[in-house]
Amino acid sequence: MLANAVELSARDSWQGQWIGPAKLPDIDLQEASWIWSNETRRDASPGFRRDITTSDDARVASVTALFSADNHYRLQVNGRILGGSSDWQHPRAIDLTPVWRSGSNTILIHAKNNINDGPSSAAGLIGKILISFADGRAQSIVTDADWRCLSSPTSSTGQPARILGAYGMEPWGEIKTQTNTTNLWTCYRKQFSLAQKPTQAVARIAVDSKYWLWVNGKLAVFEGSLKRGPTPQDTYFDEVDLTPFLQAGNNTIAVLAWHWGKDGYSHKNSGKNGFLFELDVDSHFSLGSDATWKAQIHPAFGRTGEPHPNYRMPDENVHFDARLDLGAWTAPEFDDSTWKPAVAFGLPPMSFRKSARAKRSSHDSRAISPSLPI
Ligand SMILES: [Ca+2]
Repeated sequence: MLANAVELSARDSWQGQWIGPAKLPDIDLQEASWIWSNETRRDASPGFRRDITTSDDARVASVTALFSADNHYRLQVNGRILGGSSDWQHPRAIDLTPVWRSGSNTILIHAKNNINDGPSSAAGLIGKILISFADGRAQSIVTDADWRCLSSPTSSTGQPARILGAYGMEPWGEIKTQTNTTNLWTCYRKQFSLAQKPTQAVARIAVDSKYWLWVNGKLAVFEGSLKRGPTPQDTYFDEVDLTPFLQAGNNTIAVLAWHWGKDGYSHKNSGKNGFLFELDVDSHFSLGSDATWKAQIHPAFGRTGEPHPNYRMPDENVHFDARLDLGAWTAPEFDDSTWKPAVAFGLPPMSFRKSARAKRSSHDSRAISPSLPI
């Protein structure tokens, strides 16, 4: 095991910043309708299509989608699979910006009902696409009769989708659509260059809650980090010898971080999906996590059905849908050009101290590093 957890106070200054994935806009499902095909078979797996054109003269700043399907959907935009879910009660926003074009865009959704739920298993799809323009305007496209239900999975034509009813209808009712911050899996990538192979390269890594780290495509840390606590402020960091993994010339760091986002008996949630990294090469600071890193929520990880771990456990079941996998994203040659830059929260522990003084009266005097800014 390369990683050793180190007491927080063992390091009092950091040059890497806490980073996380960019937050997507909150989307509600008001004005959207539940739609389905005209098929009466309960095990139908219809495809839905909507073409959306944005004109050249209106610069698109971001495009975000939120869909929910009973029981499963997979979203494809301009030929790229971007996400999906089997958990209609907890929909998650998906960023469409990287594949959005000026001109025509094709949205394809493959939905599926789960016949195992019983002969009267309800089936439906609902969602909204929010387009934000650089001049501040916004446009919403909701599921309605303008969506076509495809006659076959490869077809580009079909009948108008069947409207089941407005958002809020039974059996689905209201759906919690605020950004879900539990059980998130985030991928990070950073490429950098070294003039020569290091004699000694030591990384310090902190995360809420667990991480896996690859250097130049090789797994260097498996399930790193300790649980947070026992005090609410503390996060441990790992000290990891990366010397054997680094080389002269180009190097690639890839990290998969798992954020639980809730407390357990042995874990204090920071409330932030944060990751912190810095690397000293031959005793000199060489690389730190910042907004030049790329960050992307891994679309293949989601929620399982019941039973869920009880309140004593901070970690959720692991659900992985291989159809939504990102491919060989830990490899140096992976093209991450469509990934967004990470958002930098700041250096530890400055931001934390600042906000802690505003919020707390008795526990803010300890120099704790690398606490997450709250
Ligand atoms: Ca169903």
